[in-house]
Amino acid sequence: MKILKAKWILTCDEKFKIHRDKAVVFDEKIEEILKPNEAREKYPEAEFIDCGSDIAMPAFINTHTHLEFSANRTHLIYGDFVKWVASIVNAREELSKQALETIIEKEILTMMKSGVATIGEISSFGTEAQICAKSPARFVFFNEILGADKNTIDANIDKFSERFTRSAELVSDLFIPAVSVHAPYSTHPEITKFATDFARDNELLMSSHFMESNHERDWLKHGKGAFKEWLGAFLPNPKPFYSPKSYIEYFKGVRTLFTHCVFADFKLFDKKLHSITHCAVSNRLLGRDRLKLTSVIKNGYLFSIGTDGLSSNISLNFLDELRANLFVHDGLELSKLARELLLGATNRAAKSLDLNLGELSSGKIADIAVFKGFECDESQLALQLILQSKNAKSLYIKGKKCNF
Ligand code: MCF
Ligand code: FE
Repeated sequence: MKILKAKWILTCDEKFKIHRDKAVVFDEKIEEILKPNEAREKYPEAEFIDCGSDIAMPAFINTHTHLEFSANRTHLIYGDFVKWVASIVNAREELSKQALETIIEKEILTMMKSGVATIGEISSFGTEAQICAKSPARFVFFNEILGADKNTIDANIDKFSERFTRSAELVSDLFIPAVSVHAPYSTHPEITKFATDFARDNELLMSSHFMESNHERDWLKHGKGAFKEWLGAFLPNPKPFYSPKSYIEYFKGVRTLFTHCVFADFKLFDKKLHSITHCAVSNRLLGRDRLKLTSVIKNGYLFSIGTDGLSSNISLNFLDELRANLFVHDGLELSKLARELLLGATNRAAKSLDLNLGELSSGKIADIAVFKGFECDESQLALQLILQSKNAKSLYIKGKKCNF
């Protein structure tokens, strides 16, 4: 058992309760939050960790990364989604070969140092599975499937099944195999049907990129635009496989994280099972439009924060991503936005992934990040934490301190 005393404890519960000069008592799970003296009396055997004037909070959850593309710096074309997607289709196998074990380990460490304990990894090829499984971080490992060509449906399903089986052999409470359908413009309906049935039957989490760009909207809603031209290079007279609505229908009854949703009609989602993953930097680099985050929040849709991969970001430091969010969204009062972002990075992300963590309250798994404290008005704490922190001071995953 451990007792961690800190000046500020951000519980990240629904009410955003903040404790001052208290202590969190935890083992693998959180026991309770008490006054430090009471905690020492009640748990005399426990290790006492005095974090002085620091801030303790639930560790962050980065719900969307692509570690296999970690070697990218300047290979891909930014500014327009269809130009970017054409550039990654050409470069993706090569980039994934360049993403050596050391590069991926380094990026996992960057995330952990910034306070991240749980990572939603979208895996295109499965090359990073072992590295993720042996890392101290918790992974939800989304095996990706895609393919628009009806002649390769069986081959794509076979390749996916083989990768899924390999990832399932690595299962543990810190490595959770899951399924990703890449996107409606790249995936044949028979593949989407297979993947969603597979996830439903095996109670697996799913993820999908959805309504990311103006081109995807024009394609799915009207069958025209830059996607038609691009796909026309491979297929004669291409037609969209789905409308936005018919695509979402495949995911009925399946817990799914829909990533981007810049042009999505949120009403299509099942509020109990579906959530929105927001990648602010990626959206900026791949297009000109932004998610209506204020509307997501005001209408009570579950959302989480992702960095996306280095294929569409310049940093996997999660605090960099949170800061970018503060500058991208102007629809909410700033300190309120900061609190919502912290909830999206903890409590709401855990709910999206159906994990028993993301808040500091009794019975939750003890994933705790500690940040350097400072003097400020309590109402500004979330905001100043995002603005001033470059890295966490320490990180506990399932109650165990990580070394970095
Ligand atoms: O989230 C971003 C942008 N949207 C779509 N795909 C990707 C992103 N980052 C990496 N990707 C990968 C995706 O997983 O790019 C490939 C897929 O393997 C595109 S293949 C049409
Ligand atoms: Fe992505």
